[in-house]
Amino acid sequence: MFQTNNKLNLYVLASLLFGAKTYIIYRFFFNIDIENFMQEIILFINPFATAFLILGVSVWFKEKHQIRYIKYAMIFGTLILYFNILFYRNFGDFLTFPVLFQGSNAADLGSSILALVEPFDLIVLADLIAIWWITKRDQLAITVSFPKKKKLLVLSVSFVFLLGNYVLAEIERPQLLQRGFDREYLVKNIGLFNFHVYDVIQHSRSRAQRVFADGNELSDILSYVDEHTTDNEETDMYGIAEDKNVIFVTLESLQSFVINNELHGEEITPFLNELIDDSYYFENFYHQTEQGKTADSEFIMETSLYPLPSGSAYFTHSSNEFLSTPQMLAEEDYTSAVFHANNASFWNRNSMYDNLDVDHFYDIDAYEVTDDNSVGWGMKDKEFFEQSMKYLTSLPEPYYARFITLTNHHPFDLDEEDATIDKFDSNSRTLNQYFQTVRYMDEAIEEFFDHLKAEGIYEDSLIVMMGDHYGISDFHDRAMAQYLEKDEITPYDHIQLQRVPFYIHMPGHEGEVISDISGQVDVKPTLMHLLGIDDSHDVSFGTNLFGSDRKEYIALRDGSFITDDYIYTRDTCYDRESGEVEGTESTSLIGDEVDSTETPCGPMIEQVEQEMSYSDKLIYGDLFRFHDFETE
Ligand code: GP9
Ligand code: MN
Repeated sequence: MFQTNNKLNLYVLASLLFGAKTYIIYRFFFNIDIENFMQEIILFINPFATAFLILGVSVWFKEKHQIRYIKYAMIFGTLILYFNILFYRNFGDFLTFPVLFQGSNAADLGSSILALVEPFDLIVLADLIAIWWITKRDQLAITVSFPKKKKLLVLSVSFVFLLGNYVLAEIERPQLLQRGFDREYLVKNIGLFNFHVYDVIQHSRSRAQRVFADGNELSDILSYVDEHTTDNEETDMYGIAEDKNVIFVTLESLQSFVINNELHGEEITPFLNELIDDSYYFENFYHQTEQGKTADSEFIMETSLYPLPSGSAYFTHSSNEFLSTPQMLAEEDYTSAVFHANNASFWNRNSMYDNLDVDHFYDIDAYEVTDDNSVGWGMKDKEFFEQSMKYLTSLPEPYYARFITLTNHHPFDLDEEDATIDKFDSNSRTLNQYFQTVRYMDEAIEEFFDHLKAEGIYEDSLIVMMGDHYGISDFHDRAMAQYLEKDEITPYDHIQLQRVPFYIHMPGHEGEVISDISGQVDVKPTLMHLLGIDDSHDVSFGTNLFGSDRKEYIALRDGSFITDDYIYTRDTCYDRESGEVEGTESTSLIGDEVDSTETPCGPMIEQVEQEMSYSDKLIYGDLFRFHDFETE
């Protein structure tokens, strides 16, 4: 049927095979949510349209180069697909240009990557093998060159295909490229390869933004921040931790759903549960990170800005001007230190910490790391805390010491002797193991508290602990639904699963469980408030969690947000208590659509977008270089 002495046929065959493979990957390797028939059609057409466009270029080459071009293009495309598959399995997200160039991270991913490979992945090679086999058999017969007319025809047909795809995507999701908030929407409407092109253009544009940015943009942003975040409102919590040592613990991948919850009839986190009794515990505290994960969580609490929509500001903007938490504390004679038993270059921390004015960074070189005391990503947390104590006790007081844990990290591996709770039993190995590493973290924190007490540090410290981001991605929704005894994980549930624990523990204070909505962007102003530090000159998107004049929503980086009464995500407004969908539904040709601006969430949608774009502008344009914090 496909005669290989006809070049058009070879390119058509290659496009059909590659397109079909891409479609299979979309459908079965990614968790792409298909909401209606139109989306199904777009998702099906797109891989073929892109393959025809890319492989169709071959007709412009001299005959002897045509096969080679087709093969190289297919290999390149396959690599892109496969890297995305692996990344998606870990992060439930697609790769972006800045993340791709965070090479040192890729090198450190080692154990994670192996755990992500599955035997069925071999299917990604099927089309390559077929093309190799066919061209090998008939290599000599392939000598056709195309007349110019035919070349142009191939090119025009490819573009018509692509344009058709784009038009359908615009009908389905108006202003998709302008808004581009959600990578999954982009991928399902324009395809993975076009998404990468889009991402590269976006990224280059943001680089250019710095070059062309000027200080004039700052005044709008400053007045917005002034209007929407609290002033230094005095509450009875103001200054209660004045001059105390601040010990901040990042609880790797810890989500709130495990707190006060059980597995096999046992508490998962007995110590953290008990700690709630004498801490300020925020039960509706949301992480606001994006692709930068731990680094984003750090970025948010050190700057009180939002992380970037793609990539990690720690990498892409590590030389920007910021007014950081360590810098503000240094003005009050605090020494700052970060403890983390991983390579200093991971997430580009070493350069970012210099820029944020962190005084000491105790990285992997400060620890004795052996095979015995390591698992998964590196040193076990219990060892980490134990070995950190000698450094902590040597710091001049008062200090701001930040500890970043590591054991509760995907793929959540743990040595048998460290496991004190049985695994869960579901189709997700990741979730099954998660409970064991979470329990391990709980014990590690308890031991850390014991060390602090033994060294006489505990009594005079303000201990703050925060989950950095989710540990279980959407990819494991089925298993998660099984654990939570739900039929499925809805978009509403997904948002509720973005809650992470946030503790403020001060010996001698009773504390309370606080149910108000809160987020990572609020951490910095809250800390300053407790320490009694005037932060009215700071440009912060968060508000002090003990104040009464709080912002009325917590915005997540993908444009979703939570208010006292509602949760908005994926163009849908939900009642926060019941999870019921709000607003009127009207049926259109392409399925059930709700005009979200007409729902009770409506008024906030634009404001959240505005706020994110202000934060992005500050970072992309490096606008603080035009700002003098001192004189404000
Ligand atoms: C790496 C550790 C984990 O040093 O903080 O980073 P993550 O993968 O969670 O962003
Ligand atoms: Mn993390």
